[in-house]
Amino acid sequence: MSKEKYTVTAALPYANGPLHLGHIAGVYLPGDIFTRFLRMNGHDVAFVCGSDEHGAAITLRAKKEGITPQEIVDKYDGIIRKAFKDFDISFDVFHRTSEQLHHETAQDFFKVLEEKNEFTKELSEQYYDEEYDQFLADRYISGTCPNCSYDAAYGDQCEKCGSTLSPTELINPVSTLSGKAPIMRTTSHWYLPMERHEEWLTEWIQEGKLDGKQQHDPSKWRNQVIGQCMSWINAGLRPRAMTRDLNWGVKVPVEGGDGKVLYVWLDAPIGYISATKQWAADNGKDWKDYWTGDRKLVHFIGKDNIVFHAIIFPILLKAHEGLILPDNVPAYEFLNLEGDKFSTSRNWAVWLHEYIEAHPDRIDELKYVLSSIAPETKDSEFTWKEYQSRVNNELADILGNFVNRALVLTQKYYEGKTPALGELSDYDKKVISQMEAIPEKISKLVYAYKLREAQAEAMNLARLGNKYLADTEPWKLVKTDPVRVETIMNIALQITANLSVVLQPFLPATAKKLGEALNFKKDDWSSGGKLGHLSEGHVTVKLAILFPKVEDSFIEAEVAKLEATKMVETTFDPQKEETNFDDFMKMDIRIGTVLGAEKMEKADKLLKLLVDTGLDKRTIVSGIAKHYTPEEVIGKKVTVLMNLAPRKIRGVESQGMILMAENGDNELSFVSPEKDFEAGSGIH
Ligand code: B3M
Ligand code: ZN
Repeated sequence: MSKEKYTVTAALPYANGPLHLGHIAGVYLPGDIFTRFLRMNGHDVAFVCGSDEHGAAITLRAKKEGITPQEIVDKYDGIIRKAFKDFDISFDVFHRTSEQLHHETAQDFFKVLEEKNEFTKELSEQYYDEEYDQFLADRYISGTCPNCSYDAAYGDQCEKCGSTLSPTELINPVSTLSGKAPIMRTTSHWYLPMERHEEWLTEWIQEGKLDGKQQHDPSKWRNQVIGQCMSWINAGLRPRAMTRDLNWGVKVPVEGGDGKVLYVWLDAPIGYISATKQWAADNGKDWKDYWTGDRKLVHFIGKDNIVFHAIIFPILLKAHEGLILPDNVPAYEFLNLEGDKFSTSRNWAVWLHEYIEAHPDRIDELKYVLSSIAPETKDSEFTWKEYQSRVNNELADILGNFVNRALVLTQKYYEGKTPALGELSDYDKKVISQMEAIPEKISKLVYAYKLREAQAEAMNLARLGNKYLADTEPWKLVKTDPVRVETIMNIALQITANLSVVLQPFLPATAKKLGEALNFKKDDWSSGGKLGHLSEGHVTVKLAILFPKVEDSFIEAEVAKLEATKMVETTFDPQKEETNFDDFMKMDIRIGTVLGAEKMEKADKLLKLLVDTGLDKRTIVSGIAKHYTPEEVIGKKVTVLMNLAPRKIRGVESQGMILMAENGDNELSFVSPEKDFEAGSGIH
């Protein structure tokens, strides 16, 4: 049976910042492992990626840095591209969506759908920033997430809970350009009427069927992917705008498209296709072979990209006709860092290019640790302590120790030559059969996208070898039974040779070093788990220590660097609308003293205060009960807005307002005079 053909994609990283370990663990490393394994198993596979260079995030970053969007993407495309190369992620092509070929590909794609009436043209009310004379889409608008109340959610996505939003869903929206509340203005856009596709999408997601035919196996899809898609579908798919009033991006190529570009989530996934086109052109291949016919399309992504890859892009691919839909969308949860979320804005991250700069000889160590903790089905955590313990206790003490013993003893006893394989004991036979079974166990796990377990299985071969030598103790036996030791060392070398095969997808640099030390080079998976790779007399050479121990000073320096470079994220709202002196002077603000305080019935956020304002003693209701007990506030000097119109709050008339300060962590504080001014003192 000919091997299935694959096109493997990895989410195009936004070229508006460097890559951190969370990106690597949850998209690029798993994609690389999967693809390397496919290559070793003789599959025809293309591994496709590139920089995602459009979208509001990039233009906002350009504005912030005072340079053009092109300069931003050139800068970060360069950093990202080099980091992937240095980290040995084996893309067949790493393209970029600012390339002309991508613009042409995306425009052609749009025109095909437009001509087939797959879009509807709608007038709509969109948020508009009058000061900047610009419509506000996606990252240009910010506000409170309706799902998790995160107050810095964007118009297209909430980064805190991962939900996909549209601008009009935001509470208290403000423009991220001027900081002001936007107005609504009419504009026209092309919409993808997703509701038209609900029926076939439901069958495709739940049963893997397309037009009644089995297209993929949903039992191999991760639950969180199916779950998120079905909750989107069950909530009722709605038309989604596929164009934006922006000038940075792929221009809308049809009548009426002036001043408009393709929505970045229409444009970017087509970037997989244009990257394939570039690669095919450079390698004398036909790109259509990789996007049509009998081929498995696999998208490695983070969970915040699920609906774009498992709902929106499939709709576009099917509407275009002739293009294949994903066979699987292995989406990863989030990797956290030292007890907190990775955050570019707070610089709470281990940047890949910085790690490589600081530890150029520890690429495989990082690959091993990130694969060991990959957030496959739930969020996981990277800590430098765990990095140290996995490198020292697993890589060094198991894998490193085993291959070192096998090679050093072969040098010591046989000048590096492979000794004869003599009569096998029952224990030898048991170890050999376990060795022979490992490659198949790994295969099953990789084809099921369980790459974390697959790597652990590969490490079991090292564990098997390590235990075999510890149990047989050739260094003792050699004095009394040198013939027996020859068999033991032969088997140990065969295990080492098999490690140089089965480690290749996970730890390619280490596998290569093992192959060089053994003078053994096999990169077909079927070679894994075999006895007899090294015949009697086959010469092996010395190998330096594979994984030097990670000292405490190493991780202390890394943790100190994290703490030293983190930035406190100001999650404060942008400045409000301008006011004027006259309006300010209308407010009567004074110092007050809290004389009494009590909780209010059925109002767990409210305290009823009795306040001496210097003019009178009045009741003021204040929403501070979650932050203060009544006892804590009595006697406090507070700032009172005196002439706020009285309001009935839960049946109590409140005369005025206590002004509070709120920090980035939503903690409250009274605003009290630094001198002991009496109640009634004015604030101007
Ligand atoms: N640029 C990555 C993200 O959302 C986004 C992926 C595009 S894949 C077509 O972080
Ligand atoms: Zn949210």
